[in-house]
Amino acid sequence: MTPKIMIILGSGSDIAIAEKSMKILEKLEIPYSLKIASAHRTPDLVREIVIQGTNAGIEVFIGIAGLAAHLPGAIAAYTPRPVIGVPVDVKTGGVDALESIVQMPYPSPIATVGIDRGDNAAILAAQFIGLHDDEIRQKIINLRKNYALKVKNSNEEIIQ
Ligand code: RP5
Repeated sequence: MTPKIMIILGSGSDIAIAEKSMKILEKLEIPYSLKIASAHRTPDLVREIVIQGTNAGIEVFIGIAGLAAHLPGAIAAYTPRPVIGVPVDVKTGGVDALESIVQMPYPSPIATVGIDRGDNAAILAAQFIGLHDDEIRQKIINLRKNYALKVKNSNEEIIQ
């Protein structure tokens, strides 16, 4: 199936955070592609894969990076599609990456999720796709219902 979401990591060292995104996308059965390309080490590769991905029908990009995390901004430079940014904590707490991503100047916003929240990035990407895809929208509704049920059940188990 043609991928609808492209996940790009600034480094192979960000893989643990990408795995959180992949786990959710697999649960929702949304096809995605995964690439590694750095905004400062391989800027040409970022340009190439984002342009190719956009032309091939990628609807949402997820950029995952730590430290001076300019990768999501670099992705946004080459696509009109929405870009979601995931700041990674590289033993610094992650606020450096969070601020680098969230503080994008006009008119190139990055939908920024919390530090290390690859899971929420996947949910948000799926919600964008759910705007026009009923099946995916329903899967997100079910996932949220199941989670709410889990919370209710744990409440009953803990509070007698
Ligand atoms: C960023 O620098 C990457 O996204 C990674 O989070 C961080 C460290 O990269 P490595 O030095 O481990 O390749 O560009």
